Amino acid sequence: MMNVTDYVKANYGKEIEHCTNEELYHALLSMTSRMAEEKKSNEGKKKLYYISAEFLIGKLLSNNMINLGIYEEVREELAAHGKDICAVEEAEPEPSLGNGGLGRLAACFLDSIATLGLNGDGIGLNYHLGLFKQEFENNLQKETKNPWIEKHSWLKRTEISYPVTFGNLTVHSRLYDIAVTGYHNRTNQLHLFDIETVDEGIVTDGISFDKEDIKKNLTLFLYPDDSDEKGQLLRIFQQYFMVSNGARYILDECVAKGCKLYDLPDYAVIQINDTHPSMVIPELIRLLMERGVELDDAIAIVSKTCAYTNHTILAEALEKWPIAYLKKVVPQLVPIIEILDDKVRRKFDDTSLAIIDKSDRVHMAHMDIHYGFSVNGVAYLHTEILKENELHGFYEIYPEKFNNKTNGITFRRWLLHCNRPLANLLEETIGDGFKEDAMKLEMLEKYKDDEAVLQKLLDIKMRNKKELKEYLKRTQGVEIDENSIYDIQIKRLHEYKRQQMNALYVIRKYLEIKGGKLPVRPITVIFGAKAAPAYVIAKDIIHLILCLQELVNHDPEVSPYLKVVMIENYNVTQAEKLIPACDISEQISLASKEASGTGNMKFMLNGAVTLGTMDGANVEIAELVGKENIYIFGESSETVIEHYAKADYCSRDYYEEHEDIKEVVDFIVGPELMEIGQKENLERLYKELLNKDWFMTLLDYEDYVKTREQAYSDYEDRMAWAKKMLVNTSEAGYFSSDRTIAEYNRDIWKLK
Ligand code: GPV
Repeated sequence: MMNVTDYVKANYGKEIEHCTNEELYHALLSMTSRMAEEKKSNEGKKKLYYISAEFLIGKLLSNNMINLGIYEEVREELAAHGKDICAVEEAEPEPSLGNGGLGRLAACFLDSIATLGLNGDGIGLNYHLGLFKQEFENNLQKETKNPWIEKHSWLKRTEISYPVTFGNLTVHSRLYDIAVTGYHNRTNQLHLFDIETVDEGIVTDGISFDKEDIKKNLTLFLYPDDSDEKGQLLRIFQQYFMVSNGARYILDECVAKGCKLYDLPDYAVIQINDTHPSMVIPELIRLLMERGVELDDAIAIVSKTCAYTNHTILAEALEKWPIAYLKKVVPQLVPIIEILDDKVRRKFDDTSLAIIDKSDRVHMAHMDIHYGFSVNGVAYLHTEILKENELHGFYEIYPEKFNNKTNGITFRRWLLHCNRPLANLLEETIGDGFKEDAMKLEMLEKYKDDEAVLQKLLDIKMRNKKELKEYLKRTQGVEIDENSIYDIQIKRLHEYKRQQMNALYVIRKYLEIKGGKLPVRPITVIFGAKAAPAYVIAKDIIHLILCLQELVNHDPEVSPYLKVVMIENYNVTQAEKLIPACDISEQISLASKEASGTGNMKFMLNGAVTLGTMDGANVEIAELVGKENIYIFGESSETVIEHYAKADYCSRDYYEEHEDIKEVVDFIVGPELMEIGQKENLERLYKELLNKDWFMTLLDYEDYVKTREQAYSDYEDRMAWAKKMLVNTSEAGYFSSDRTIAEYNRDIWKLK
């Protein structure tokens, strides 16, 4: 391998010390890309295609250098010339190709697929302006574009292009590839389709643009605002563009390997990541028929090739496209979908299993379940709820298709890269076997009464907290106290995740401090969350948090004991700084609603203790660490499901019967916040909590407060707390995405 010194000498004609961080970033980008290229492999008969509308890959430089095994060398070489690798990393823009958990999961999976040496690529879209960039203005979220593609980037333009037809419009695609290098292993590809006529110039005023100008807007944004019909049509255009390109790519690649179309299931397995790519099923059937396969054979072939992952039980997130919209955008698929529906109706009397419902909407998940060979949930509890409740009718007819694959995270990014000091301590104590086999983290357990190791864990946490403090001072202009408890909730803003409950707790603390009751130790409550641009209540909750931040931090009586920080434009890069510094991880969704969660796993791995409900993968975390090492509160998923079935939850009763609840809820529209915030937003949120509270905030509020106080008081016994941290890290091995991917391969993909 060529070293950095020689590379910059040859290319820029100067020494490392005279290069800018941007120049060094570009040098390393070229060098690592070349190394990855040399490891490229595509052998093996069968291949996995992971199709997803989102791949939230984060910055790639460090990750790639770690996986190529050159990170330390390069860091030292730069340091010898007075350059800091962290500063070089800052020159890299973060691609914002995902919302949250689902997109980040896809990225962790690509890393593990390559690491396990499996032949598997990702297929998605190359959104030029990403999701959106969040800015705060007058304590409100404002959305702007988030461009990330530079002249030199990880994207490699290929020669591959397909004509894609929508009714009487035909566009031409262009494929770009990003190399995905596994840890000490092969290089796979992330295939991102794009359109060359896209025009970033049509975006005016934040993220507004002409939603009908498909040739110019098709790959501008991930999830363009779909609160109106034009927005929904654009999403269908995007989804079809993704799957039509993907399907042709897959067929071409298999045929080139000698595959006869009837043998497709021996050459390809397609994992459909939630329902956004579901149209791949009718599109593949259509393409097979175009190539001469009979309808029934085409259906049988596709049904043996496609597998579906469900990521939610929230009804509003399960896609149901009006057939009229599909007729407008993809008329060629409609007759196929009608045939698929007709076959289902002939076979099963239960009309709730149909693909097209009585309001002429196409249930994408139903199509996946009937015409795919596997259906999986993403955590034990989630899969059980799918089988027993949400998809019960399907489970009865296809029990053999249902399986669980508890989510995981890549430890390369979420430990080795983001928390070097902890990784080093682990190496010193248990050796470096955990890097290849995450279950070896369990070896740490034998140090749980070793005060020297426990003290080191506390020291590392302190060091990470100081680093976060400096980062927040530099980037957000806030000053926090490293001796305070860092209590963090970072995830998309959604009512079911209940950031509002955390905000009510902040109000409680504020009032206590004002009343003279001071906490033993100061508390720093950190939030990070983007709200969907058209999700009104979610934006009101952000407004509440930002108003609380202003009120609390500017009150000299309160701010020495309590701080509120709302991170602007929360993303993967910021998560990498927040998670290693966290003391308490807030995982407080209403039980039954969070399919899995993956942030919960990242925090646990980095020695934070979870404060959470028995929801998603929290259930499995609780089982692994034991009840002394996690703070669980709130009603169970059974009770919650029963409340929904009986429709007997009434938030106003809780408000009226509990003086302390009334006090904090009323505070939202009280004089202190009204002076800072907008009347309209605060009143709307207040009424929502009182009259609706669909996700039962007030049901769990009191238990939440009690449990949080317990955690804070336990925190004061520092050695006992360090032991909880140690147990959390040592039990986290199960949540390695290497384990998850090994299970997908064993049960679903069956690649060699
Ligand atoms: I559906 N998820 C997401 O991020 N976006 C979506 O559109 C849908 C689901 C998330 C779930 O909410 C998490 O609980 C889960 O951990 C994650 O997907 C990955 O499975």
